[in-house]
Order: sequence, then structure tokens, then C-alpha cells
Amino acid sequence: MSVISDVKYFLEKLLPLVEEKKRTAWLEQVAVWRDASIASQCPAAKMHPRDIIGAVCDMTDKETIYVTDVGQHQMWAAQFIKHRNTKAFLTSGGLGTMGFGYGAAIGAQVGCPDKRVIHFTGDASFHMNLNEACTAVSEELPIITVIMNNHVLGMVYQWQSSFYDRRYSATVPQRKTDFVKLAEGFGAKSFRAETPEEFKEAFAAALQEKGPVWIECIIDQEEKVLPMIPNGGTVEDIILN
Ligand SMILES: Cc1ncc(C[n+]2csc(CCOP(=O)(O)OP(=O)(O)O)c2C)c(N)n1
Ligand SMILES: [Mg+2]
Repeated sequence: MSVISDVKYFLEKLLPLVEEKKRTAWLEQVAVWRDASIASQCPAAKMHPRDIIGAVCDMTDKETIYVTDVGQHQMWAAQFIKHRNTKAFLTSGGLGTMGFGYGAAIGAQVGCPDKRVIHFTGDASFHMNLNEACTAVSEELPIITVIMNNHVLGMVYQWQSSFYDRRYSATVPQRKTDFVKLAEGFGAKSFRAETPEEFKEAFAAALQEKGPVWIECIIDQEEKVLPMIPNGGTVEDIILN
């Protein structure tokens, strides 16, 4: 049987008929599995994206708007942001366009001048539109850009690692960009962090700034987004580590 209806009308009719079940025990068990799975991903790394995103969420309030670019950092943001509000996560989910982030962050900050805007980006995505720093500086937009610098086009690099026998093509660009100097050239404030402690210190300082700030976070090139289902696969094919 199929039902054709306006979804809003249909859900309004349906919801009163459904009995709410809290499923507390099950959700607690899922949380245990999730924590164990996350912990197993990052035993050796100096700074895992989870540490960065966790610190950002702990140090910002529920009105904060989080914006991403496209790549692994986007997936980590989706996994680890502690979402506390609606309409507070701007991400290029469908077309996945690298370079989306800074323009979207500027739009969010202009549209919501009283809210904090945090822009999570990757080294490669940020290269695509970082010239927009001119606008952010001129307009004194206090956007904090968190650059997760793994020195690779990480999302594609991960695929080439996992499914193409580590035959890397166009994913290791050997760039030597100094994001801290570049930010200074634009007239923006900037920091570099290699440990969770350094990141927290930099982020606390960034929150005091009136204009845009970049924080370059050095993360491991081999960090993976997990769990992951291969293209065309099902949950049966899930990759956990
Ligand atoms: C304009 C554009 N070109 C290419 C791609 C394909 N692509 C998706 S993610 C990605 C790598 C992104 O690298 P980076 O911004 O450093 O993020 P990371 O995955 O390393 O976190 C690429 C090339 C894309 N989505 N958009
Ligand atoms: Mg990268």
C-alpha cells in the first residue's frame, strides 16, 4: 500500500497515534559502542579532529552556527559536533563543493551578527576561496576558521588508501602554504596548534577577537573517517578500523 499526502499534514495525523518509547537502555548501550569506536580510532595521534571539535563545542554556546567545507573534516564535523540547535549546521551535503565554507560562513555571520560562526575547513578546500578573507577583514566579521591541515586532499586520499592499494593520484599536493603568515597578510589574526592544549589556548584567544581568526591545526595525514560504508555497499560491508 502506498500513501500520497502532504508530509506535514500526514505527520500531524500520524504522530498522535504513535506511542513514544524512550528506549533509554538501548540508547545508553549505543553511546557505549560509539565511545569505544571513537576511542579505538585515535590511540597514537597527537591531536585527533574529535579533540578539536569537542573543544569548540565545549567553548561555544548553543546559538553557535557551525559551517563546513568538503572532505574528511566535514564528516568529522558531522560526527562530533554536539548539535544543540536547529538551523545551526551549514554544510554542502548534496553537491559537496570544496570552497563552499568560507562564503557560507560570511553569509551566516552577516545574516546573524549576534551569533558566533565557526568555520571548519580542510587545507585544500580552504585554498579554493580563502581570498574571501579580504571581505571578512574589511567587514570585521569575527568568524573563527578552524583549518584541519592534514596536508592532503584527505577524503580522496582515504579512498585511494582503502580501495586503490595506496596508489595516490593528485591527492598529495606537497603544498608549503603557511596559513599563519597568509592570514597576517590579509590582516587577519591567526594561530597554529599541534596539540589539544595549544588548540584550546588558541581558540580561547580567538573568541576575544573582533575580526576574523584562522587556527591552523596540524593533524595526521593518515587519519581516517570511520566507520565507513564503501560505495555501493551495505551495512554488511561496513569498515570499522
Ligand atoms: C570543487 C571540488 N573539487 C573536487 C572535489 C572532490 N573532493 C571531495 S573532498 C576532496 C578533498 C578535500 O580536501 P581538504 O579540503 O583538504 O579536506 P580533507 O578531506 O583533507 O579534510 C576532494 C578533492 C569536490 N568535492 N569539490
Ligand atoms: Mg586536507
